[in-house]
Amino acid sequence: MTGRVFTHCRAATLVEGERGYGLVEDAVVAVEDGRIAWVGPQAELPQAYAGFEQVDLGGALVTPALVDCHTHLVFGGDRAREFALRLEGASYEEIARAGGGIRSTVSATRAASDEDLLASALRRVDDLIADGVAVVEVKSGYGLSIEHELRMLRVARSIEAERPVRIVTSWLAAHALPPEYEGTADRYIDEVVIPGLEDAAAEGLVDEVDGFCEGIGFTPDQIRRVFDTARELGIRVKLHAEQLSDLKGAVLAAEYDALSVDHLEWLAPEDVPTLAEKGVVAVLLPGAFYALRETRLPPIDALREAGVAMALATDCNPGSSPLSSLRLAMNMGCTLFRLTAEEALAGATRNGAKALGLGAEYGTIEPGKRADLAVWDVSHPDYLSYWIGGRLLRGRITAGTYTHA
Ligand code: DI6
Ligand code: FE
Repeated sequence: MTGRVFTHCRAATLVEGERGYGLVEDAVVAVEDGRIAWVGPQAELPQAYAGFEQVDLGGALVTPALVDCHTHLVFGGDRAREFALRLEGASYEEIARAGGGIRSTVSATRAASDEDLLASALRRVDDLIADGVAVVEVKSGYGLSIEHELRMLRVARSIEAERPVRIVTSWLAAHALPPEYEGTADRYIDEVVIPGLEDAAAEGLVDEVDGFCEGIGFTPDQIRRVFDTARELGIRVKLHAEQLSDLKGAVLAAEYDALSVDHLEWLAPEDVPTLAEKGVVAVLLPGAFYALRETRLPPIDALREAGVAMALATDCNPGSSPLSSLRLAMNMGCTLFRLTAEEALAGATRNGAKALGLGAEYGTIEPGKRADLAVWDVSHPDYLSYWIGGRLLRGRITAGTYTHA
């Protein structure tokens, strides 16, 4: 038995249904075999934990480790030049249609070695870890051939061996049309997206299946065919939906029992009840909203009123969201999308975990879940969404073991 108690802390447990972050003052978190065994006030600590090794956290705030449930952080090159062009007036869609945008990242990704892809991904993963993140979703979608999509996911998986993070992979071959399939999107779905998904699943490389349902991406009918294959393989789906237009992607994804629908600036309020009924998480990505200077907000009030779980993520990618700080995404979620600070932290913990189907393992401080926690040098959880930048993380607890940040 390997037991440990973390004492002298304030614990924001984020337990669902509790108000005020589920905050416990003068808290103790007891861990055993890498799992949370007990959390509560010091005065109520059960005798059973009296003999455990004690680690004094000196009054720090403890939260669940953060979960970044939507990233594209494995890619080659960068798009700083495109950023400059957009400042001169070109739109994201114009650049994409002119062969820049996602396609330029596809060329750079195909040209990069596995080692280079991993090295650049690790830099971004390290940024996330410095913000208390312990679970990162990573999508394919910049390879756009079977060989290169599989390679991206192998690189993504290999991050786990290098850093203390859990990686969740998503098959996003239906992200953009590669130049060799220009004008033949259906053929691309038949020849690359579907057979590649079958290969990736056989190799154990895919946890979830995603798509980009958009005018510059794929039609609802094309996404439906990819989701049919996912269903046959028993893999859960999610969708980039209603980012730039309303193609009814969210409702389509809900029909396939999606874990989440992501972006949602153009989601019609009348489609919100369907998400609530099906328990689909709404993943909000304020980094892309900010970087693209969008003005149309996701229907936050309708989502909140319907009781749809809202998650926040970085969407870390070289084009529409060059962002590797989940705390900044939380700040933007509050300032741009008018979430409360509590909704922002729940979005980066409990609801992020739910969006990845990992709600039973991560996202709250509750007995039975993994003892993966973030220890902060701040007095109150509001601070995590309030302060922009800086190093607020004091340390991380990974499977019950403390490491100084
Ligand atoms: N939506 C996004 O915001 C990213 N992909 C997507 O489907 C953008 C990816 C890129 O511009 O490279
Ligand atoms: Fe994305």
